[in-house]
Amino acid sequence: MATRWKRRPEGSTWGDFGEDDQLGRLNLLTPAKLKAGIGEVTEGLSFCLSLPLDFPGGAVLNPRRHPPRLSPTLQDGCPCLNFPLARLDGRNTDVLSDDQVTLALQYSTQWDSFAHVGAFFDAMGNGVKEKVYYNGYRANEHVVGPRDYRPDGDVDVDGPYGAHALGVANMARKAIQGRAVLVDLKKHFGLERRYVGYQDLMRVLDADRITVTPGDMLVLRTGFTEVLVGMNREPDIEVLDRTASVLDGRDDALLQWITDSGVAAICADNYAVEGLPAQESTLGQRPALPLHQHCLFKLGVPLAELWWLADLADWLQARGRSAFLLTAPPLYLPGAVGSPVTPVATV
Ligand code: UVW
Repeated sequence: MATRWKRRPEGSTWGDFGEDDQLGRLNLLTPAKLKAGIGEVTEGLSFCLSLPLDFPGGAVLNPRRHPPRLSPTLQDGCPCLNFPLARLDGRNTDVLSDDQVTLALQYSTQWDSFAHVGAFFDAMGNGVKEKVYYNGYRANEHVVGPRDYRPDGDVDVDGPYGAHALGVANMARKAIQGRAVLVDLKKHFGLERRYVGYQDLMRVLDADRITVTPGDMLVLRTGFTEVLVGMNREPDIEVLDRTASVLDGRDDALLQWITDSGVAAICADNYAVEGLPAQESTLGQRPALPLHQHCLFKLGVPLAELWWLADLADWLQARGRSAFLLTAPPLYLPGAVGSPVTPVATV
């Protein structure tokens, strides 16, 4: 029995990978799985699956997330770009440039760690719903935030803020490499907004003869970032809200398929993998981000968003292929909840 919880959410994997596990389904990226991914490499070609990190542009996709701000570091108060080291010692012949960035870690092509979405859940079975994350890790003990807004017993915490458990650093240590399969939803459903549920997904897998095996990373091309890139950093949110497929997080059959398929991660080229807002629900209390809750909170399946998949998808489609080797470690940044990533597909 884990000390952090006495009851786990229905349908969750808590405890299955160990009492203190912080990797969830990434545990399925085994040596055999990596070798299976390497087995998909026949041509020795690589594809960069990242957007330039100053896309989408502005803060209209998410008002919390602003474009990166680069600046030079300072050397004795001087911007260190083309800095002549001779100013420090007249014999020096070097010219030095060095910079820094203020970056919303989930602004552009990114990973969500399990610290990104938790839930109010009665993990101790004592009738008290606490803020918990995957495998029972606790708000303000492991994922530390500011003084709480609720007057109901949350610990007052002033920092140090951050994901001291479940953050992207664990994922970086794991290195995230393995077999991935690309499912081309754009090819089947075009660029209109569509909430893709279990039936739709099965139809596409059947039509394209795609087999997803446990430990595969599922990569979904919807065409969203293709439209976004065409907007050249001035995103039109009204158009984007009507653009491309999103997974239907309210479709229980789809969530069950994610559980049963054993996928290790889900990566997409759209904004949130699932449709936001989620479809209407008849339930009173329900998650606003049901697929995030299913994957990040219950299963330990990390999500990745805003990837650039067009070139890879077209290349695979022209050859009747869907599988490739994916290498996508996030930044090894202790305490971070999310991370930019430069994923690489090798075929
Ligand atoms: C949200 O906050 C909606 O996050 P994500 O980037 O995971 O979609």
